[in-house]
Amino acid sequence: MRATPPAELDVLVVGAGFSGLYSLHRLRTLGRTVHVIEGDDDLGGVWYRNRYPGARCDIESVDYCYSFDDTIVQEWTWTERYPAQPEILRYINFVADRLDLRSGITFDTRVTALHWDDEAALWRVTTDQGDRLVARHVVMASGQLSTPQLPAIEGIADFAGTLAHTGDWPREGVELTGRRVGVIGTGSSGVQAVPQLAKQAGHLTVFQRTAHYAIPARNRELDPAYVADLKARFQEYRDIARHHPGGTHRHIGTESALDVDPAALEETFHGLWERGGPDILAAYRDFRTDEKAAEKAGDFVKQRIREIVEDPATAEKLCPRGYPFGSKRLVLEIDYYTTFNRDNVELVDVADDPITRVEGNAVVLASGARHELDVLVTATGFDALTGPLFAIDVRGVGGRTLPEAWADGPRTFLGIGTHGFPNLYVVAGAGSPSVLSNMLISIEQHVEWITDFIEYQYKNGITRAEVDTEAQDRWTQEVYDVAEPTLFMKGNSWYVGANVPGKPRVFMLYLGGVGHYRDVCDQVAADDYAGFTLN
Ligand code: FAD
Ligand code: N01
Repeated sequence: MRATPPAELDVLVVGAGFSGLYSLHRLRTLGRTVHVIEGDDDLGGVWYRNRYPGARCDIESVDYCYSFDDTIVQEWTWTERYPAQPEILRYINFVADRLDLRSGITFDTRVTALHWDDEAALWRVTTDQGDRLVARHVVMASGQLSTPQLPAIEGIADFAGTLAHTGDWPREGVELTGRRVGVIGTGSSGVQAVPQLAKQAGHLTVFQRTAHYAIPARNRELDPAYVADLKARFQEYRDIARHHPGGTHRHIGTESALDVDPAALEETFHGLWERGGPDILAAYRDFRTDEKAAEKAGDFVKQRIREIVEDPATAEKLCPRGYPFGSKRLVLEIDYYTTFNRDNVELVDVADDPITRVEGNAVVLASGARHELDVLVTATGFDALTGPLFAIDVRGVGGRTLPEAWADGPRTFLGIGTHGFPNLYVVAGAGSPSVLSNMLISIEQHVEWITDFIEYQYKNGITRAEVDTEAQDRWTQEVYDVAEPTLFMKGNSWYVGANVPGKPRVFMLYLGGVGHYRDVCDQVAADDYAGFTLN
């Protein structure tokens, strides 16, 4: 039975993924009245919903986990280098059970409105189940990639077969055996799903608009001795990641790829290819900023594709073009390129011959070509970062809505708060390192900072904390200034909102590095939260 949320709270947390669960635990520990409202019927967020075949992490398991509780660190043992979705979901449930978190969550309930009452200095909250409550503070742990995006293709919602989005995969699974399956999208989700779908489908059609760069994951079972060693020195190990630009242990090269002898460059690339994982991204200092340098890595990957894929025409189609290496998310693959050597797999390039409509059970291209399917999988991504926030009617001071305040793109201080929306905190969202880091490092850092800030307010009799416009303008400019010289600005990625029609084209994430960002946040706290007006 659904648990009715309390009518009055110190803190409401929206969402029960990694961010919301840790927020709940920490605020409870600090003695606050806190409750989580979650739209799904169970916890886990991304890892509850993305159950598509092949879904797994691309940060190593020993890094993609909480560090705040040493008992949990010691009791949980990861089995694979890059854990699959079921193992991550088991882990999240293990943590929730260990800390008795379910008792603080109302499931099957979406927060639909958050209206700021300036006189009472609290948020008035409405849900789709008719709940009305008030909360002094609201922590938006509503996710970055929690609003699946269907492509704007005429008739797609009326597809006559089974339609499934990777980001909201049916809990009961999808019958694929022997069927004609189509996949639209070849980003991280598509690249992970394709090899698994191909094994089950009678025939698989992959509709590719843009080829993404993919590097072997070289996933493997973890050596128990390695895991035991890391556990023995876990906090020390984790501390390196906390202060690393990406929140990982990745080696960051200091040389320019343009200064290195071609044979040495080739050897480095081969080594990284064999080792697997995304480390190639940071192998040379100019991969993020110099197109010619990035091209060296891009050319290397294309060469590998041409070696692996037997049909030369298919190999050419799979070679990324039109954007620099690294400017869209680098994908880790397991058997992706080899899958195109299977007889039951067909690659359809829809860059020049786009999908115009879905008619009955057929995907129809501009040329008139029809692809009849039983199952259509959309691996078409998310309305990232702002999507989950804009889905709620958030009204701040004077009734101003969040979409109005962010009409030209997100404007925040530290990514955490926004002028005009007091006592509202966003975890790992726009304006912070977020999805360009190991998210578990970023989530822990944000949750600890936000909950410390809330506690500071209670200790000091403060009921209202609002970001100053000057601090917000400065930070927003800093986010743009750091991104501007990078190649990220040259890719039509969801990082710049390119995948959602009408979304302002701005780089939404802070690229200054996780370690540096932590220092900036810590300094703000040490300066008694300078940048906020506290009443
Ligand atoms: P989420 O897990 O998205 O949880 C948000 C929750 O809020 C959801 O349960 C949602 O239902 C709920 N919610 C939203 N709006 C409302 C509302 N109005 N009312 C009630 N509930 C609401 N990151 C990495 O660092 N490494 C990886 O390898 C990695 N792999 C990924 C793979 C996939 C397939 C995807 C989609 C993302 C991946 N990410 C990865 C990024 C991922 O978003 C984070 O790592 C992390 O899981 C986010 O946790 P969260 O709790 O902040 O958000
Ligand atoms: O989504 P995407 P995703 N016709 O937006 C295509 C995380 N994640 O779900 O590039 C044809 O990257 C679109 O084509 P184009 C990770 O942060 C991580 O794959 O716009 N195609 C593209 O190919 C990731 O970045 C993992 O030309 C259409 C695809 O759909 C983020 O989630 C795994 C189309 C969308 O790619 C999102 O990844 C999964 C159309 N009309 C996800 N519309 C890990 O491995 C869209 N496309 C950790």
